[in-house]
Amino acid sequence: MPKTASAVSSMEVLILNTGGTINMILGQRGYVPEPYFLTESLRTQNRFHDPLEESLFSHSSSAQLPSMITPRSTAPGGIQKRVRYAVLEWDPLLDSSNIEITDWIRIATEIELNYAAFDAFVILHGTDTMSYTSSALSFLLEDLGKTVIVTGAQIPLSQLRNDAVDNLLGALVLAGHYIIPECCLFFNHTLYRGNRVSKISSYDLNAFASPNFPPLVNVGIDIVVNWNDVMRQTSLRRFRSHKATLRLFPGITAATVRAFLAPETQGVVLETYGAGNAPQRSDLVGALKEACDRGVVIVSISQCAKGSVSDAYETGRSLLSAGVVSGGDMTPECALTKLSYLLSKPELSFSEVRALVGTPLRGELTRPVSVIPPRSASQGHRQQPREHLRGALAGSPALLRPDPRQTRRNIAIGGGLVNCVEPASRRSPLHSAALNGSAGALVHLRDSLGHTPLYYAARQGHEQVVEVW
Ligand code: ASN
Repeated sequence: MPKTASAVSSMEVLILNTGGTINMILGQRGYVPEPYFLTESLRTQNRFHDPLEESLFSHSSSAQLPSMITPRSTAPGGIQKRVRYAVLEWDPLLDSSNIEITDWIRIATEIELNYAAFDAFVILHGTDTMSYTSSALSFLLEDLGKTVIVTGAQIPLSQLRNDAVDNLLGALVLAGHYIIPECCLFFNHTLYRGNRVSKISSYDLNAFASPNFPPLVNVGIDIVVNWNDVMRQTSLRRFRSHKATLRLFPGITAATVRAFLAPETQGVVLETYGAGNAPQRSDLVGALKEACDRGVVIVSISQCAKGSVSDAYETGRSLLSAGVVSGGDMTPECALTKLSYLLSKPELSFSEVRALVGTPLRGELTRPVSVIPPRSASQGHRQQPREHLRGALAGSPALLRPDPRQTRRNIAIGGGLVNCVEPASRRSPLHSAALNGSAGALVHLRDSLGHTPLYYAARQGHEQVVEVW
């Protein structure tokens, strides 16, 4: 079949290149980041850039950056897809051990500024602190409606044998073919929820693990998406913070704990033994209680990679009764970034922050079966969303107001089906729901005519189903 621009669909992806080994070349003093090496090298590799596709592509995009385009792949349903992408490179490129909180905010802001112009985002990042960044972004990118994937490499793209090609191409293909509206981390053929991962190896290509939550996607001969676990959300806000982590060890003194919990500290992640246990020493528990009474938020997580903090043991209960809050099965990276995020919200009171620590906000912790979840305190603060149809059509973050009956039905059939498209029309259930005046699924899918469900909702005059924050 001759290649024509209209026979294929394409997704537009923005790559934010912050740095990391993936960009490095071997210099006299070891590996160092080489500016623009990555982009130039992608442009010369056919699997990352197909000049023929480039010549066929109709330039309707609002993106202003020079871009590249992948060859076509055949997606489920026989539809051909290609990924058009632009690279926004940081100057200087950073080794991720130098990443700071302001860099997380910079990434979030760059996504926010480019949110309407791209369908998905890939962040290239060093592996050393990648799981901190993916955790932080999962909280910063509130109500995310598009795919965000953080990736990098253990061996630079400049080396003949590397994991950079697989990681970058895998992230690009996932970002360009699926709407997984979460902040994810892709590494070694696996897409993880970003706030569930830790770096587990400095030399293995399988460098990350998600000990308490299954992968969202496994990329093998087939790409298998675990749709039942994929979250759906839709807006973006900023944050700022103060936090620290304290690891208990046998013989730790109350003076060390007190110094750590000095008045300028607002929150602490306490790495406890096993299922949330600490030595039963009154001086130690007293120091923790004193800080909790002063308004320091202390979150207990386990030193074990697998498992959760619970009140199974008396030694754990005494911490909780001193005012320490359970962080469940959160990773240290996630507990720290979540605490930072919550403490940076001036509208939240001390007790609301404490309540939200143990409440899953982005799927970052597993709710204990027996516990009735506290109502999200932030819900009480939210203003009633205003209806604003023009804003929705202009591409602002938006969501369709769920019809309760419809939502229940959608939950029952699960995420995979909700995201399925009907092959002939390329319409999702949400397209149909919008046409019919009720709703309940992803808002950014486009049909074969390039229209989103919101477009139809507006065109058909179903203003009551559109909400813009
Ligand atoms: N030091 C590097 C970094 O985190 C390690 C890597 O990317 N593999 O930036």
